[in-house]
Formats: sequence, structure tokens, C-alpha cells
Amino acid sequence: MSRYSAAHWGVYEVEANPGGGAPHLSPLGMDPDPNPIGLDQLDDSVTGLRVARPAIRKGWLVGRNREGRGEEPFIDLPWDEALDIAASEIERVHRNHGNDAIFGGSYGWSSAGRFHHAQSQLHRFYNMLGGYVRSVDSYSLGAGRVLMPHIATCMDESNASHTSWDVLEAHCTLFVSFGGVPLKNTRVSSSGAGRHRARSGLKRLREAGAQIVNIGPVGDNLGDNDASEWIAIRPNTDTAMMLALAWVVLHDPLFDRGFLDSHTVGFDIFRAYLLGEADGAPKTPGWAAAITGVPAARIAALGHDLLRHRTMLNCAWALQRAAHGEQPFWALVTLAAMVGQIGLPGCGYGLGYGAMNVMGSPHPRLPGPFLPQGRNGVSAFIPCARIADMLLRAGERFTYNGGVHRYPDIRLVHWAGGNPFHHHQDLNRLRQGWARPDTIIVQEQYWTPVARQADIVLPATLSLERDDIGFATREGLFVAMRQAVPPQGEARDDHAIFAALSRRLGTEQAFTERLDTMGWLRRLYRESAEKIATTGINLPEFDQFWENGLIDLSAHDAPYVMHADFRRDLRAYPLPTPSGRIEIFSERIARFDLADCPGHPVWREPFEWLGHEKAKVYPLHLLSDQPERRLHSQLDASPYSRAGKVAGREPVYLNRGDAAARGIADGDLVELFNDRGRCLAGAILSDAIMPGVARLATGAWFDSGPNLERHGNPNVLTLDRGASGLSQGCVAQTCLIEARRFEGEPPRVTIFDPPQILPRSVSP
Ligand SMILES: Nc1nc2c(c(=O)[nH]1)N[C@H]1C(S)=C(S)[C@@H](COP(=O)(O)OP(=O)(O)OC[C@H]3O[C@@H](n4cnc5c(=O)[nH]c(N)nc54)[C@H](O)[C@@H]3O)O[C@H]1N2
Ligand SMILES: Nc1nc2c(c(=O)[nH]1)N[C@H]1C(S)=C(S)[C@@H](COP(=O)(O)OP(=O)(O)OC[C@H]3O[C@@H](n4cnc5c(=O)[nH]c(N)nc54)[C@H](O)[C@@H]3O)O[C@H]1N2
Ligand SMILES: [Mo]
Repeated sequence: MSRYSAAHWGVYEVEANPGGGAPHLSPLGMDPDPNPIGLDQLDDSVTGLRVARPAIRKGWLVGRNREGRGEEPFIDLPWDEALDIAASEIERVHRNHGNDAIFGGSYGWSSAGRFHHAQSQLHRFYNMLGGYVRSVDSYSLGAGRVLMPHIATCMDESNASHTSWDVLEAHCTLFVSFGGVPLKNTRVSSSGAGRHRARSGLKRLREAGAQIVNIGPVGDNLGDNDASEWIAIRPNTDTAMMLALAWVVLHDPLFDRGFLDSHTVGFDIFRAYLLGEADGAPKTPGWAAAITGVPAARIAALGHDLLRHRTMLNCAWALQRAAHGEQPFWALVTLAAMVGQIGLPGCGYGLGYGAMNVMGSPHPRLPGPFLPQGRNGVSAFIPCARIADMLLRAGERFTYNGGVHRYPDIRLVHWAGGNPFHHHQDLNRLRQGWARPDTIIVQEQYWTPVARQADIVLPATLSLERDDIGFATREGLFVAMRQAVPPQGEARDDHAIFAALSRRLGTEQAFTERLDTMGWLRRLYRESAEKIATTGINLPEFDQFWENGLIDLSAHDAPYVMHADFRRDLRAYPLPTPSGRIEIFSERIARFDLADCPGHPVWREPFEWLGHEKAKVYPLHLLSDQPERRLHSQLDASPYSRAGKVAGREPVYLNRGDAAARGIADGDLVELFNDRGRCLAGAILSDAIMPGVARLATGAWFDSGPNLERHGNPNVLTLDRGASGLSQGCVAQTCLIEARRFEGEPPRVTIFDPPQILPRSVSP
């Protein structure tokens, strides 16, 4: 009997170790391009960092102080005592301050298993208690999620309906991608990648003769696709290039308004802007060249080509993780609408072919199992990347998607399955906010930076230590994730932790519905199978699925063309926008009356960029992209992740010329800095990164010393500001820095040393 485990990184086969000891993990046999990230899940390097027992920070335990957060040692406690303390603290805040003083956003990429999904468990737990302050949208798609429903279709729909790679191979002759299709990113999918398909998708596209163009600051962004052309562009200026391409299309004799007239609204208002009637600046290739650094002639030639091919225009999500991040998505959709091929096979637009494995999937789209979360009685919320603002500015106003809201006053933060000291920008600022609440509870598997910044730490199991069901939209698999190893130390399932807390708070029956884990798995599976049966696909009985380990849905694969129905029959398949069409001008957004996000796509200068005054002091634009050898900060201590480090730190890619000008050699320890912070990194010199740009992936565990982060975490440098008054999305990619060689004795990275834990006996 085979056993399987699904993770966001991929699905793995689990073989028991006949000699005892940890089982062996290997990639799923049917995966053509397996992802090595997950193979080290049981390696000593990571298991050595597990949280073994519940722990409470000394000063909080002794005197409920807030001051020593992140600095004081922890004290070991037995489960019952830790749960009593946590429950009475939740009860105190609930009673004295109300549930809108409890922040349960708990953003993050926890388990791929659908039942033990930590956020879902946490949200359900607090809903049974009256609710919690939630967070909306994502760090991934802050601007995109808010914008897209106004102008075309929501992001969940878009992600699940990209034109499949087989159709691209058969029809597309020109694939233009802003931000490339970085294969490293396509190795994951939320809730579990199955068969990794982007590498072969790109390869087949190239072999079929398509011309592939990568527009971005980074040149090696198309995997092994060496035949592709690289157009280097200054970071955060893509909208200007898209506008100029639109200007060229508008003036091309082949330009045809047919699709614009039938399937879009507001083109003429945008046209006036393109022509400069509104602001005196026609958006010509010459205009864009001055902003983007891309030669005007290349923009003009590419613009004409768009109409002479079957063209797919794609954009990486990174482009919207920036100041005015709505604009590149809106401009791209507008440009594709002007080219007129949206809804035709292999043509139109894509938002994130390089962001995750799911994009371009041929597998059927089915409703998977999910844990019902109940109703949240608290209306207060934040856009997820406004967490530091919330903690620092209780009671102040913010705008979001046309409304005006206030930041709640938070007394208790409870996090399960996420790492804000990974994901948030300007971590030095987050720390100031993090010092404010009375109490911070974290459920974690490892002594991560966020666990170390908590007051109460409750140890959670790994997926491999519990029973669960793996399922991800359009990944073509149901995975029976049967427990492979016993829990390490005293770790408990997040569900069991919340069940124990709810027992103490009088909500146990509502929370558990008297089901144990297997009872829940059977129920969630059955509910999903019933919905799936309405599509004509019949799943086996639960016991058979559990025994077999895997359900492969690939027999139901079919080619997919995004927006094909909409193109064919607008009346029967309108888009969910106010007009039912693509909105090049959105009256609704215009009515929000936001200077930083008006009613149609526009070029607005980023808060900081290479064309900014500030570039005289900080002349490098820092890109902090997704790490090749990890998912975010997960498994950073593993051999696979550590093998990618340089001088023991996260590598920073620098252009050779920039490095030479600063006396930096390959392998040197460098210091990256700006007004917000300072970190160390190991230099890799490269020709695949344009001058003036530095690239430091996210995810090195935050290792903060006095005024210096020692490990290469870019989020001590990044800017913590909303993308616009519309979305308030994360702007991680809008960041200027300077770099210099680090002189002197390099400080040791200490974050992989287990934290100091005192026995119970030392505290009163
Ligand atoms: N500078 C910069 N910053 C960025 C980005 C960027 O591009 N640049 N990208 C952003 C993006 S797109 C994202 S999605 C975020 C990601 O941010 P996060 O999702 O917060 O990052 P992860 O490291 O995946 O954190 C997940 C945590 O959950 C824990 N965990 C996993 N499974 C379980 C479980 O079953 N139970 C419990 N209790 N814990 C569990 C893991 O140990 C880990 O610490 O980062 C954002 N931050
Ligand atoms: N291995 C691995 N894969 C992952 C993740 C991970 O942590 N590890 N995280 C996953 C998650 S949660 C998400 S949201 C997705 C994110 O997917 P993306 O946001 O698309 O990923 P990034 O790596 O941040 O950026 C993609 C590329 O965009 C380019 N880029 C950045 N800024 C600009 C710009 O201004 N202009 C242009 N033209 N290009 C630019 C960079 O060169 C970068 O290589 O990735 C997912 N995939
Ligand atoms: Mo993300």
C-alpha cells in the first residue's frame, strides 16, 4: 500500500523505513518535474527546530508584561496549564474588550490538507465565540484581487480559468510576458501542486515555433527557454510600456475596434488619455522609453507584432505587488482587448502563468472539501498588508474598495499557520506595532521568528503527523494524507488545540460538532463528492479512496480557453462587472474618486523607483521575489534551502557593473541598506539582472541584531504602504536601496539555534 502526502510544493510518496526511523519521501511517480523542496521535511536540520512543548514567555507568565517580547526566554509548561492560561486570556479579552479587540486574520500558507488548514480552524474557533477581526485579500494579489472584479472577473475565477498549455502550444505564436514565467514559482500551488507542468508547457510552446518575449529586470526568467528574447525594463514601469504598446496598436492600420465595441466599455475615455488629450502627454514609445529605459524602436516594433500574431500577453503577480499595483493588470487587460483576441484559442491575456502550477492546467475544475467556518459576528477588518498600521494607528481611518473604515484597537493577536515576520514589509516598523497588544498567541510547528516574537507558543503537528485530505483546484488529484509518523514531542493538531480551548470556553460542541478527525474527513469528503457528482464525475466511497490513497482525475482533462464563452455569447456569459463587459473605464472606480486610482489605467510614478530623487541616495531597485528553494520561509533550515546560501546568507543577485563599481566580488558578504533597515546578504554577480537592480529572494528567517538583520531578509528594507487607496495591497517590489561590501568580523546567524527554554521550576 502506498502512502501519500500533499504539500503546497507537491505530492510525495511516503515509504516506511523498515529499519525504524523517519520514513523516506520521494516524488510522486506521475509528476514529470518533481519539486525537491518538500523532500527534507523530516530531516534532522528541520526537526531540530520543532516546538516540543507549550511555552510561555517568562515576563508574560510572571507579570503579563509586554516589554520583553522577542527577547526573553520561554518557560516550558504542561499542555493543560498552557491551555488554561490561553483560554482565560481569550476569555478576558472577549469579556472586557469585545471580540473586535481580537485579531484572528492569521494570514499565511499553512497546511495543504483541507481539514487541518490552520486558518480555517482558527476562524471557525473564533466564530463560535462571537467572531474576530479578519484580514481580507492576500499578500500575493493585494491590488489584483480588489481591482479585477470591477473590470473583468475576480482573481479566483481568473486563476482557475487560464487557457491550458496544450491550447497555447497549438495556437499561440507570440507569448509576451511581463515578469517572465519563472519556473521556480510554478513549482507550488496553493493546497498542493500535483503534476508540475510549466516546464514542459513552455518547452512545447517554443518547439511549436512561438516567439517568446520576457520583459523584466531579470533575464533568466523563462526557465530553460534560452531562445526567448529579454527586454530589460526598469522595475515598476511596465504600465508605461503597456500604454505605449496600446498607443502603437491604436495607430496601426490593422487596428480594429470590433471587439472593443462589442465586449468592452469606456474605450474612448482611455483613448483620450492615450493620445494625451487629458494631460498633454501622448503615451508614445518615446514617452515610455524615457520612463522604462526600453528603446522606443523596440516598443514600436513589438506593438505592431501584437496585431500580426496570435498573441498571449501575460503578467507576473509581482508587478501588482508594487505602488499603484492595479495599473499593470488593468493596462494589460486593456491592451489585450485592443489587440482584440481575448477568448480566442491561445490568445488574450494571462495573469500569472509564472505564479503557480495551477495556471494552464487541463484538469477539471471541481469543488473540493473545505471546513465550514461559521459566521463572523465582528465587522471590523483590515486589508491583510495593513497589519502594522492597524497595530500602530488604532481608531484611524483607511479607505478600501470605495469605503472608509477604521482600524480596530487590538488587545489579543492569535496566529496559526503564517509568519508575519516573514511576510510583512518594513519589519522594524512591524515590531513597533507588535509590541502593543496585551498578548500574542502563536501555534507553530517550528521555532520560527514569529513563534519567538510570541507570548504563548502552542506546538502544532506537521501534515505528515496527522490524517487529512489533500485537494487543490485543477490539480487533478484527491490525496489521502494518512498519518506517516507520530507527532514529534508533544505537538498537537491545530484542530485538537482549538477543541481543547473551546472546551474551556464553553463552545466545544459548536466547534467540533462531536466529530473526531476521521468523522470530519468522511463528512468533508462526502459533501465534496456530492457536489462533484452534479458535474457527472463520481468519486469512490471514502473507504476505498482512503485505502487507495489517490484519486486521479486526469481522465476528465480537457483543453480550456479563457473567456471563450464570453467572446462567443456575451448575453449568455456576461462578465460579473457592472456592464457585463470588460471595463476599460470603470464608472464605479471613478466614483470612488481616488487620485491614486482613477477610472481607467494610468501611469503614476511609484513611491520610489529608479527615476525618483531618492535614487541619488539609494540607486538600486530591490526586487524581493519568491525563493527557489523554499516556500516563503518554510524549511529554510533544510539542506536544500541552505545549499542555496552564499556566505551563510541569502544570496543577492547584482549586476556585474554595479558590483564592480562598489568593489564587490562574487561570494562577498554585502550590506544592503536604506532609511528603513539594513541586512547582510551573499553576493552573486550576474549578467541576467539589469544595471540598477538587485534581487534578494524572500524567506531567510528574520535574524535581527542591533540595527542589522544578519541573514538576508529583504523585509527589513521594503516599504510598508498601501498600493493605493483602492486596494491597500502590499508593495514589496517598490523599494530602493544601496549596497556595499561588509567590512569587519561577520556576525553569526543565530536564528537556527534553538531558543532558550527554562524549566517550569525557575518561575514563581
Ligand atoms: N518582500 C516581500 N515580502 C513578501 C512577498 C514578496 O514578494 N516580497 N510575497 C508575499 C506573499 S505573495 C506571501 S503569500 C507571503 C507568505 O507569507 P506566509 O504564508 O506567512 O509565509 P510562510 O513562510 O509560508 O509561513 C507559514 C507558516 O505556517 C507554519 N505552518 C505550516 N503548516 C502549519 C500548520 O499546519 N499549523 C500551524 N500552526 N502552522 C503551520 C509554517 O511553519 C510557517 O512558519 O509573503 C509575502 N511577503
Ligand atoms: N519556489 C517558490 N514558488 C512560489 C513561492 C515560493 O515561496 N517559492 N510563492 C508562491 C506565492 S505565495 C506566490 S503569490 C507566487 C508569486 O508569483 P510572482 O509574484 O509572479 O513571483 P515573484 O517571484 O515575486 O516575481 C516574478 C518575477 O517578476 C519579476 N518582476 C518583479 N518586479 C517586476 C517589475 O516591476 N516588472 C517586471 N516586468 N518584472 C518584475 C521578477 O523578475 C520575478 O522573477 O509565487 C508562488 N510560487
Ligand atoms: Mo503569495
